Amino acid sequence: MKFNKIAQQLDEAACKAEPIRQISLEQAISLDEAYAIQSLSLCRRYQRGENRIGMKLGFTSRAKMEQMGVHDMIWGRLTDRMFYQNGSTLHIDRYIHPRAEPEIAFRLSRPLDQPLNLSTATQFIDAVAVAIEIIDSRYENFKFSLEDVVADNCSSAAYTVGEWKPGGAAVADLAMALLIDGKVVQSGNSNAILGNPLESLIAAARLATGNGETLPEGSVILAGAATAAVYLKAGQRVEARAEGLGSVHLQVS
Ligand code: OOG
Ligand code: MG
Repeated sequence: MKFNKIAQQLDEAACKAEPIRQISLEQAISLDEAYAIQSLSLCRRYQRGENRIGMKLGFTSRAKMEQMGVHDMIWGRLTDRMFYQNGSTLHIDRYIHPRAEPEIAFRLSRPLDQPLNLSTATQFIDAVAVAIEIIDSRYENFKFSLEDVVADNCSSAAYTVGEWKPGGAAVADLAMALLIDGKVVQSGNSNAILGNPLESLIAAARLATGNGETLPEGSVILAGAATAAVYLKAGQRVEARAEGLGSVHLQVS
């Protein structure tokens, strides 16, 4: 099948909240081709008026790699339609089988247009926050290969961020947790994310610039989940906490 057609199927699966068969069960695609499909499916969103507002990293923690059986870092694109205000309601009918995961978000203080290292990365951070990412694979049974999930914009579906804290706030070695209805269902440490979430920002810079992209000032970067993800049900309140960064939540209806 042509890449445009696959991009259309993935986009429609997201719009209709109806899963499709994994691409890799039908045809082999390379990782580069998977990123090309991702980009084509995002073009469909931009044509509908959505705007890109950032980037997400995936499989930056062992917990996530083990849960999904995939072992390489991936990246996807965030749009304004995916953003939910802290405390707002997520309508489960709009999704196929959504899962939540606790993350750290970075907001850029200047365009991200160069490779970074641990000492320069902090100069690019305007603010940091605890975040919840909602992932919703467009594939049946939430099953995919690395190429499948990349083509599917890395399961990106929605996200919310807590109160933004100054860029200098510590992000390493923070206790993190995901709570459902006030009970901890996943707990971990921010260092589960590549040994230090700053490494995710460094990876984002490498991946974006390597792809010839500059992320504008104000862009949001989700560093990847610190723990495994948890399925959501209507009626639940899902919350993420990170030591020193506070808390963020969504009501699921
Ligand atoms: C892919 C997205 C992974 C993360 O934070 O590791 C991801 C998936 O698990 O469906 O967002
Ligand atoms: Mg994630």
